[in-house]
Amino acid sequence: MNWREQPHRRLNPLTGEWVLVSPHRTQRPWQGQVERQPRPAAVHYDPKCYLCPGNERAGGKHNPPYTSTFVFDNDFSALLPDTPPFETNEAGLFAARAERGLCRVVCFSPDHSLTVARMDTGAITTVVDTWVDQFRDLAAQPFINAVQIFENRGEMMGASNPHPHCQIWSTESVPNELAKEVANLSAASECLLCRYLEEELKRGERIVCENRQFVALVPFWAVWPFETIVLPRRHFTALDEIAADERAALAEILKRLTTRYDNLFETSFPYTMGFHQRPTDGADHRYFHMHAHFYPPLLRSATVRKFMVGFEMLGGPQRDITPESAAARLRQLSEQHYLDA
Ligand code: H2U
Ligand code: ZN
Repeated sequence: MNWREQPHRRLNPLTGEWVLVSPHRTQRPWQGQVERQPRPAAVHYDPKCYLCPGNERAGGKHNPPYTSTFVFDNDFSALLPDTPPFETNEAGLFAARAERGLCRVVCFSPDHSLTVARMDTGAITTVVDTWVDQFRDLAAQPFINAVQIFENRGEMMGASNPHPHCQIWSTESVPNELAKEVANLSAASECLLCRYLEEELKRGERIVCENRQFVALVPFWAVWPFETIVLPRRHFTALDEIAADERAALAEILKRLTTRYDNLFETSFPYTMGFHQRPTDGADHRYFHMHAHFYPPLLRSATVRKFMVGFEMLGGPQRDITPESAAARLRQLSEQHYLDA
C-alpha cells in the first residue's frame, strides 16, 4: 500500500501545524466560481498610476522621476513610529498593547508593465540590493524587532496596482507566522532548514529548480497547490548576511521560478511572496535560516483558484494534488516565458 495515495496528514515542522492531503480526490468534478482572467498590463507608463515615476500619490506627494528602484513611506501606513505606549488586560480577557512600526513601499522598476518574471536578472538584483539596504536600515531602528518584506502579486491576491512593487512592514513585535518559525527553529540544536534542504536534495522529487546558491522546492507540508519555498544553500539568518554572489543568484532563482509559474497556466501568475528573516530584536537567532515563501492561490487554470474555506477555516488546511505532483508539474515547465515563445 502506498501511503501517498491515501488520505493522510503532514506536519510542518516550521509552524508545528498539520495539513491534510487527500490524493484520491484529484478526479473530483468541479462546478464553481470562474475568476475573471487578469489581463497583463500593456502600458509602460500609466498617468493614473500612483507608483509610476513623476506621478502624484495620495496626499499630494509626487514620485521623483526614478530610473531603477524607488522606496517611500506608505501614505496609509498600518503602523506608525510614534504611537505612545499602553498596555491593558481587563478581566484577563481584553488584552491589548500599543504597536509601533514603519511601513514602506518599494517600486521594483519605473516600467509599469513589468513583473519579476518579465524583468531582467540585473534589474532584479537591484531589487535584492534595495531589500538588503532596507533590512539594514529598518533593523537599525531600536524600536523595530521584525522586518517583513512581501509582495502581493495580482488582483486575485488583492494587489491594488499592477505596477511592480512590494511592501515592507517592520514591527515592534514579531508577527505570528514568524514567531512560530522562530520558536520551532530555536528549539533545535542545529539548523532544521539546512538539514531539510540536504534531505530534499537527496530525494529530488519536490525540487523545482536550483542554482549554485539557492533551491526552489515545493515543501513536503505545502498547503497551497503550487506553494514553494526558496532556500539558500548556505546558512544565513537574514539579508544583511547575504554574500555578493548570492544577490544575483537570488535574483536569478526568483526570475526562473516566477517564469515557471507564469508558464503553468499561461497567465501572469498571482501570489503572495515574502521573506522570513531573523528577528531584529538582538536575541540569539543562530538557527534561523532565511528563506522566501511563495503562496499562489491558483489550482487548475488561470481562473480556477483554491479557496481556504469550510473545513479549512474551522479545522485546518487540506489539499488534493500532492506536493510531489505539483513539483513535477512545475519542474517540467520551460524557463522561457510563454510571451517570448
Ligand atoms: P498593495 O498593492 O500590495 O496593496 O500595495 C500598495 C500600497 O501602496 C498600499 O499599502 C500604498 C497603499 O497603502 N499607497 C500609498 O502609499 N500611496 C498612494 O498614493 C496609494 C497607495
Ligand atoms: Zn505605474
